[in-house]
Amino acid sequence: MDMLSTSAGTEPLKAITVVAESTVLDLHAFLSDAFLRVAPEVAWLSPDQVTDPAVVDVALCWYPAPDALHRYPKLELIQSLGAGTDHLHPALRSLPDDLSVCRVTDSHMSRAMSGYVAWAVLNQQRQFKAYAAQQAEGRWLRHPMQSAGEHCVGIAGQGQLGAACAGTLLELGFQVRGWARDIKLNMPAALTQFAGPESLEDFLSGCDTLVCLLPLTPDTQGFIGERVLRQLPPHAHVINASRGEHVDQDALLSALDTGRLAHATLDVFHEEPLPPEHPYWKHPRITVTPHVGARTPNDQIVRQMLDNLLAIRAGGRPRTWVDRARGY
Ligand code: NDP
Ligand code: OXD
Repeated sequence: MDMLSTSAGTEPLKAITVVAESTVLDLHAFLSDAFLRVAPEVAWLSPDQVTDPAVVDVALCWYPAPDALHRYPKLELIQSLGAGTDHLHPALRSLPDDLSVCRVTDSHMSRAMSGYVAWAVLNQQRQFKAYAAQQAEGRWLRHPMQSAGEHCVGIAGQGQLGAACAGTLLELGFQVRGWARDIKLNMPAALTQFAGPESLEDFLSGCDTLVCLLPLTPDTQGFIGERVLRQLPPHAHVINASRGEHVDQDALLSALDTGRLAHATLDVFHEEPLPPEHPYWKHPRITVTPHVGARTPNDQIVRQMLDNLLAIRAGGRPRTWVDRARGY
């Protein structure tokens, strides 16, 4: 049975109104089937279907307009469609500090991102792009093979996704190091941990591959820039699956063009879709994927949003609550 119910049955869901707010996606159409399957009692509206803004309890958002949320005076929850909440920052600016913001995060997303990152690491380290090119020429040629244990992957960000990727790469036999703001308890003993800006240089100096899974905040914007790229060993591979704004594009292209960096695998971009004339598309040392690192199934998004609202109404803190002061 897929429909959500509470200890009081489905009755409390009947009074819930959720509005879709997005400037980049027809969010209402995107989640309509999921709402019908999971919680048909809930009123799921597009902004033009809202006749009384005071009945809206939740705004479910993906890049909402900066002034979109002021319209709803009784909001209890702002729910992000994804794990990242940077897209909400302009719309949150003048809303009350105690208005709850939640994101989507779960094992579906962690597994999907682990798969993406493992693929990207192996694609470069095992030279699968060269083999694809050779197949096109009908050429049988084996290249020297480095073992996983000789290759160190550093993951910037040890949250839900970074920690899951670390576990998967350790399983595959890679040396793995993680960087975050704090040292974490309960991490695999084989993971080498680094914390804080003072340890960044040591962290980077050993990374054959650097994976960025940081949230986008004022501290992390432009993280993959001149300084970080200079501190990586020569011929490193950079994977960015978090946000396009983590990359200083000129610094990245210059490091690739001068041979200081071997390759970049990029899933996220300053502008999405990546414009047709962008130099990344045809660059021989860049692999582009169209923001497909990880997604949670739509039914789970609706379920998590309702769980979050019901937790707020019960006076608790929702599982996927976001610390607005910290920015993630
Ligand atoms: P989390 O919030 O769970 O983890 C963030 C991690 O980054 C934490 O370990 C945190 O450290 C660390 N961090 C934050 N700021 C700093 C800093 N200034 N210095 C060092 N470390 C820092 O995020 P998720 O793992 O769930 O997601 C990460 C990002 O991935 C999302 O914000 C989103 O942008 C992106 N994403 C991309 C997808 C795609 O399809 N490409 C899909 C889903 C998400 P600490 O733990 O010490 O606080
Ligand atoms: C997310 C994303 O934040 O898809 O979930 O990028």
